Amino acid sequence: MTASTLASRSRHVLALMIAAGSVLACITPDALAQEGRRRRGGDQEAKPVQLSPEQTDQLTKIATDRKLNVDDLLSAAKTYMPSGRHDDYVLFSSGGQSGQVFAIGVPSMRLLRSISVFTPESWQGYGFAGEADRVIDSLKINGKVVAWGDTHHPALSETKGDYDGQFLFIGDKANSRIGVIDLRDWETKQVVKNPLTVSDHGGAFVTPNTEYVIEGGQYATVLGYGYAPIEEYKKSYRGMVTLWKFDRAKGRIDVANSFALELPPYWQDLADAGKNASDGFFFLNSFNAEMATGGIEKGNPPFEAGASKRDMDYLHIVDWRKAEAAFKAGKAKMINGFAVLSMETTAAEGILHLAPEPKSPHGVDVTPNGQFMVVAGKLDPHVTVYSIDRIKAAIASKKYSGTDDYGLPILDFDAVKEAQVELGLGPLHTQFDDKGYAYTSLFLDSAVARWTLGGEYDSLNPEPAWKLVHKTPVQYNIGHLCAAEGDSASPDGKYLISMSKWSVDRFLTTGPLLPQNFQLLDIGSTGTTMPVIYDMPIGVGEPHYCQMIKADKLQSWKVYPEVGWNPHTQSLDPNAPKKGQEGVVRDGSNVIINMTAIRSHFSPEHVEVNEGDHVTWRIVAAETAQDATHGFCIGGYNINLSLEPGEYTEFTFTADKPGTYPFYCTEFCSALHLEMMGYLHIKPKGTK
Ligand code: CUK
Ligand code: CUA
Repeated sequence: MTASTLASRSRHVLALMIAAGSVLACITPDALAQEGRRRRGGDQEAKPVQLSPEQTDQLTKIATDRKLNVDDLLSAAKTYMPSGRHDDYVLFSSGGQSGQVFAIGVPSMRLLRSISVFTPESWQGYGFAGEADRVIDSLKINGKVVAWGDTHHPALSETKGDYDGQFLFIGDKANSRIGVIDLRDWETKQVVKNPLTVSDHGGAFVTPNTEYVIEGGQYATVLGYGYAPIEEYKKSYRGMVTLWKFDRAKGRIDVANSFALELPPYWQDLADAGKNASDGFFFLNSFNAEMATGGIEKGNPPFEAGASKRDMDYLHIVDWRKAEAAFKAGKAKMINGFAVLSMETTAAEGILHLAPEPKSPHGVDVTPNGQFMVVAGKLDPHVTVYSIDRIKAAIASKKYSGTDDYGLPILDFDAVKEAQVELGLGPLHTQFDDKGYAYTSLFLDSAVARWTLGGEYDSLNPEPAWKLVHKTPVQYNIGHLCAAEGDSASPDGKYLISMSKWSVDRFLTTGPLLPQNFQLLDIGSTGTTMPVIYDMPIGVGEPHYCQMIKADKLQSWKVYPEVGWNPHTQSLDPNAPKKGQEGVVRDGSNVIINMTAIRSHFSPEHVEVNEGDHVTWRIVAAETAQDATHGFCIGGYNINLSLEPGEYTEFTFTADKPGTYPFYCTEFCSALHLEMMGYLHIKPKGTK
């Protein structure tokens, strides 16, 4: 081939690429979606499957070659999603120490997305917007950027006790923070830090209409970052539970209208809000009613022995409407700038009652009708079930077995207990289905137990009430479990996730650090058994809890509503540059760059500033097609943005290191993506 034919051929290829790029740019999302449906035939009516003898032979051969039995084939059929077909449920899972949330499709168990909450992550452009990044600012604790979190409990926003698909909250155990995610664009909008405690555990949980996001504490400290020697534990250390007021219209926690309850220095554990019959209450476990202070190095019993000596700990029963009334009546005192109702107040106002609960419990879970609270004690093979009717009656008639060291009334155990059900070793957490069954994780047994509820649920299943009916082994050491909408007022049944902590031999070895194992159990279609039908390795952090929501409840945006949208304010931003307004505006050493990004160029392409300039860079992604996302990075300046269709972003930096910096698009957005770049020229001081 001669040089000239090569040149003409490459011109031809280039013309084709540009043509393809502009075709892509003008295809509407609807047209793309239609094309996708046509190709995959996803909207076709389901026809009865009829295997020809050849197909049966082929299937048999594949199964034999791959050593699959009939159960394996059934599991594959239950979980396989043909290309383009969408899952029925979305699982929002804590991302453990990754500080993120993972969204996973069920039943396919495909990872759909991660959502950064406490940990900056560059693909999402979360925390990489220069010097005045609001994300980095929101992660500061006492002036330090704490750029990770130990996420434990996600909580979907609720209306009348059912997931409404609007917001997701998640707690950071290590740093006592709550993140707020808007499920229209799946972005973290707010991180609040609890000013009372260093770490927490029982959060996030919401009240039935998301009036409050509840954050229970765990390891007692001197509230408000105070100090006291450990010898003064009983006198000075305190637990807490915080009620964060949620403003649904603003999509933010309203810190000024939030408050906490001072609690005894028992280590409060998980929490759950009452609903229906128990609406107006929430419940918290605790597991160090001994108030052990450890000190193995001084010959004292270690924490794990000292904190498990007694037979009973305390379930904390909080009447949050009474607490809210006391707070509104000005009965709170301020600790580190935060309103706290003291134990004297909570006792005097009848806000807080304790009830004995066996042996260091972990989970407390309220049944869908709100009638019962299921408490699982990790050192007791039973779950203990409390009834809200009994609790209310005991409170009304003051059926106390005494008061604790802090003057809090203790309800009589036998008066409030409904049932105890023996399930197996190490029961931790419980969820529910639509047929009157409860499901409890058994950490030590490595199993999921199915058992029958009583009361109003009697008519729903044929077995006698309060009885273990089935156990399925899981691999291995299950912590939380999660059934479809299984902690809401109307669970769906169908699927259950075992969040197995250890995977040991389930996957290829990934070095000494192994993934956790999310196992999908079929709890809907098989009658009495509930087989494991999928294993999904989670190789990013150790998740704790997850919630599974019906996918059609999510009203997620496909693109931002208008070009120039600010995701932080969820409105059109007045500073967003429009097409034709691109350029550089200088005011002394303050420089504003107005930029648009659309396939396949940034405008302007050359940006000149002087060394030492303070630069404010504004970019609009002027795209309206679904998935036409661009990125924007400047190497060496720690800047990377995700510019989703319509999104407006701003970042600032000081141009302190002169040089020639290519900036480029970090998403492969089009055939001419590599050309979507430009130069930032930072002229050294003294350059003419
Ligand atoms: S906790 Cu981890 S297994 Cu934080 Cu809900 Cu129970
Ligand atoms: Cu825009 Cu690549």
